[in-house]
Amino acid sequence: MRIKEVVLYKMKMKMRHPFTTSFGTEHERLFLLVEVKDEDGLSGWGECVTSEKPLYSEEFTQSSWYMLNHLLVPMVLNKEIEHPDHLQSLFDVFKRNNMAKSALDGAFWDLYAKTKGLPLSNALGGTKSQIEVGISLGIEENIENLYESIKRKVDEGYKRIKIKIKPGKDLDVIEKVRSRFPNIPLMADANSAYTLDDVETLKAMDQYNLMMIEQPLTSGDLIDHAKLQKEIQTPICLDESIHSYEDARQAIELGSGKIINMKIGRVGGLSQARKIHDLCKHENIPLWCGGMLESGVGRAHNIAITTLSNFTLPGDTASSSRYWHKDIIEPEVVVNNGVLDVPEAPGIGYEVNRKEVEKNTVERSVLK
Ligand code: OSB
Ligand code: MG
Repeated sequence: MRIKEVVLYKMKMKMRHPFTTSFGTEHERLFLLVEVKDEDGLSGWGECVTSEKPLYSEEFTQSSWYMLNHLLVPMVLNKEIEHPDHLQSLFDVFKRNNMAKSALDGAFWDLYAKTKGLPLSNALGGTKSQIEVGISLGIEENIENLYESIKRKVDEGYKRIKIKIKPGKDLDVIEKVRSRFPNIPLMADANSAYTLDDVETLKAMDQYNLMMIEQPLTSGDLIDHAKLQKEIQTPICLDESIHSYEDARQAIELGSGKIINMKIGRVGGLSQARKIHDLCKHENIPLWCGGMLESGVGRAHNIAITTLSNFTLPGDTASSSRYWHKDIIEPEVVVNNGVLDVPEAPGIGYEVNRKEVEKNTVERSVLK
């Protein structure tokens, strides 16, 4: 592949419903799209899943805008890149900035699959034609609203319900949800809001039959999670602690958790995600694909990686309509009864709706 031009789109899209985690509420998403264009006029698309502020990780949309414009894109323009797996060795000279790297990696993977005439899922080695999905529900001020959202999503058929917790909005909420819905597959995501001082609270969660508790402790931590996992029965699932293959290897060795939430952006792209997948498969660590409130482009990449065999738990890749008034791909992502049909067209398998992209673009950069 030889890239003649890269277009970066800074996107601002209003969310259909605000989304609250332990670190704040998002009403709109400010993120990036990357379009790589080859000599034959084919385009590959990637999404940079950063937010406006560095709350989830150290990256934010303006930092990735800089990384892509000034450091990453110039490395790949007019250069022969045989396979997307080769990008990592180029990108490695710059520390982290995984979401920025991942956006470009994703665009190359889309283009690579298109040049081979393969759906991205197959190009990655995935074999499933359908995937199962759950839903992530934000923190609600009012428990009645949470009950209502859960009921609606269970009725729609989502395969598991994830609720967000934080100190002061935890045991009481879980207890209420569990007694209202005794049999649903339920899990809680703490987004790093606790420390080992909270071990009693976290231990008390064992009685509610949660599938897992996601990222209870500090972002990046592996050691305290290993200590905590020895104290609690509920499996720990790591999100903000896994940024690389090495993190995954060390987490497994230390026993920091029993499940990993894979986010393509967090680990620096599909090539890295696939390597971690293979390691986890070998080590019997089940995976599921997390979400970053993506537009259709990122959603399509999430669907493709989920077709790999060790993604054995339902992920967070819900229908486009849960997030957007109108998504930027056609058709939109539609989940039926908790199941999603993997697209069969080459590349990401959805058409990018350029009119919708333009409508939501606040800044554009063309690099050649
Ligand atoms: O921790 O998984 C998370 C959204 C933004 C940032 C972090 C997280 C989330 C979600 C929502 O849980 C997942 C989604 O529906 O895209
Ligand atoms: Mg999480």
